[in-house]
Amino acid sequence: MYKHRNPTEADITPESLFHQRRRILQALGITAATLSLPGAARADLLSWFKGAAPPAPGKPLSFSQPTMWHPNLPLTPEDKVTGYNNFYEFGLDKADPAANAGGLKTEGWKIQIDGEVAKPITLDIDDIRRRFPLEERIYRFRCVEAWSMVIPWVGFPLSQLIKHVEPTSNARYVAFQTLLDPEQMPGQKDRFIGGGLDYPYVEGLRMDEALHPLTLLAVGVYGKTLPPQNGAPIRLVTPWKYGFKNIKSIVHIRLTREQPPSTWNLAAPNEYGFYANVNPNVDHPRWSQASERFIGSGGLLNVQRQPTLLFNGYADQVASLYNGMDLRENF
Ligand SMILES: Nc1nc2c(c(=O)[nH]1)N[C@H]1C(S)=C(S)[C@@H](COP(=O)(O)O)O[C@H]1N2
Ligand SMILES: [Mo]
Repeated sequence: MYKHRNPTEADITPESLFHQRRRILQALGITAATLSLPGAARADLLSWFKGAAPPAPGKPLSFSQPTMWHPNLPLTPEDKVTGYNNFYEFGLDKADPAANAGGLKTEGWKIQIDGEVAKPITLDIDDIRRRFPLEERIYRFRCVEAWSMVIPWVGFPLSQLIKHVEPTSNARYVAFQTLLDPEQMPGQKDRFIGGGLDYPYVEGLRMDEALHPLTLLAVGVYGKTLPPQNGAPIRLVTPWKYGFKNIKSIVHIRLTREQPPSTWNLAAPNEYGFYANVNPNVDHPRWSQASERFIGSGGLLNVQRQPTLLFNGYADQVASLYNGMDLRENF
């Protein structure tokens, strides 16, 4: 009975409500998985859901540390960056990805890059790490749910990969797609685990945004390869946009003529726009975007509220991309 309806508000509530709901269900001895599956599959999923495979520790990476990308900002501690996540393919709770994504197979991972390009290519994740010099960059990160972090990513500019495939003059946008593998990503086959989103998760950027020097393909965090819950082995980082633009575990990048779809925009177009630029002056229909909870070294109950900055503090670098555009209309 739940299969074919569109997501409702209840599917798209901020994390505090999910936690609350989860706690009530747990108190009743009901977990998400038990509600929607036949017996055998239920038992299967439950044993899997208890975290059969703990995440392997990340491998150390070699990278430079350019001073221009090392601002003096207090970092969010590593255990919070890797323990408080949104990755609905592995569950809706902030702790679910770390508990449930450990088995994601990233060896031999391939990314296909094609579409409006002269030289389409499929690259192995090891090719990528070898071919593109890695840098550590400390970026602000702002989720649309009004929490924020400061994260030391390791990666390389997306522009380098795009130049490599030689875009044609028709290339106006870049489309991204996450792995589609319901066996590995149970949220893709169960709407109680995955929130009823359309999978695979997809995202898109305008070409000038994709070529902007801030736009990163990250392969690591805190000096090591990305843990599964953060989008191993490769994910997008656009620090002036809300977190949901930062698509994880990418398998396909396609250059296109038309604006590509994006998952949260499809789910609730009045709440999540294509641009998703961080903007304290344009509220979400159900909450203010004027301030945010910074997740730092304090306890989770003792988080600081701080004002949200236009373009998440990167206005001097990116505002010119949107000259003449109404940011309220193009949210
Ligand atoms: N494939 C995929 N990518 C995703 C998501 C997701 O659910 N699935 N969640 C997005 C959201 S809402 C946020 S805030 C960031 C969280 O990234 P982090 O867990 O590394 O902080 O990932 C984004 N990328
Ligand atoms: Mo988010």
